[in-house]
Amino acid sequence: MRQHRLALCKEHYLEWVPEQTERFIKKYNMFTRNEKILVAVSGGKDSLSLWGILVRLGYQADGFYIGLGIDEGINYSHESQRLTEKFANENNLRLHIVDIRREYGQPIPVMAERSHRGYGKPCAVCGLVKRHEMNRIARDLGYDVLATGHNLDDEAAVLFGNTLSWASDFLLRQSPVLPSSEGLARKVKPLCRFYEREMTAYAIARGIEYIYEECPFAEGSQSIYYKEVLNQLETARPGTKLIFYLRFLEARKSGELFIEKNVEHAHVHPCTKCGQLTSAPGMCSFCRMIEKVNTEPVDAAE
Ligand code: Q46
Ligand code: ZN
Repeated sequence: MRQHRLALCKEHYLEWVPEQTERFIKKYNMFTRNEKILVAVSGGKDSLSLWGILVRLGYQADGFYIGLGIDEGINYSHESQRLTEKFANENNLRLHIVDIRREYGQPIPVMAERSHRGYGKPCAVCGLVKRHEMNRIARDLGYDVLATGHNLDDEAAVLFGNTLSWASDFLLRQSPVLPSSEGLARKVKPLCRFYEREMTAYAIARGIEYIYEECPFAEGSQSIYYKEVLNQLETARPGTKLIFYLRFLEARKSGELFIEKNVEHAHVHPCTKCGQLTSAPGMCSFCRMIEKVNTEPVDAAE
């Protein structure tokens, strides 16, 4: 892992990921061992790994799967549900399932078509339904926290998109923890600091059987494009994604984001040599640089 300057064998890697997860849970005050956690599981590597990690760490975590009714010739929903149920059974975990067609009469693609939302793609409707159902189930079944498997690549891509359009409302709401409000459960993302490939490695090393395919409607989406762009940056400079995200969290926390900072005039004074304003004590940086240049011993060869 170049970005962490760390290399681990399989056994240590399988310990390292849960240890780090526990560290992030504590650092961001996500939840305690007395709270009931509902993990939104999709059958993918991130959410299944997250569920397994939380249980391993001794948290009370149940799963929640939403049957979206997406087929598109690859049996996507059916297969992801099968793998989610298999994971729950093998690990003796409690899984709640909501089938959207059974609950509301139509699967997601039909709902999208009939409601004319989202320019030919069902994602807008799907997102709306998923958010609504997660909140509903968490509230009705008395869970304190809702956990999702978003990883660093997901978060960095969202951040990138929101930064490109300076969507300040969204930027101010993007966080590893969203406190509960007006009947909505607290939302947490315990994996938000793991690279996508770190989670893939974890799921494989742990032997988790997950759905490899992305939802067929994800193809060509903006978030996938942003992930590709960020991966190019990451290849050229390892650690870019992590720094991009972490520096954002710091700026957000410190309140620096979008608050016009008053230029600090308090401790500015004229430079003792040139008279231009400076915050450095005594001479300004320019004069100090010039002075240094002129007092450095000149190389004999010159
Ligand atoms: S929103 Fe769109 Fe996803 Fe729903 S329809 Fe598929 S791609 S699953 S994250
Ligand atoms: Zn409603």
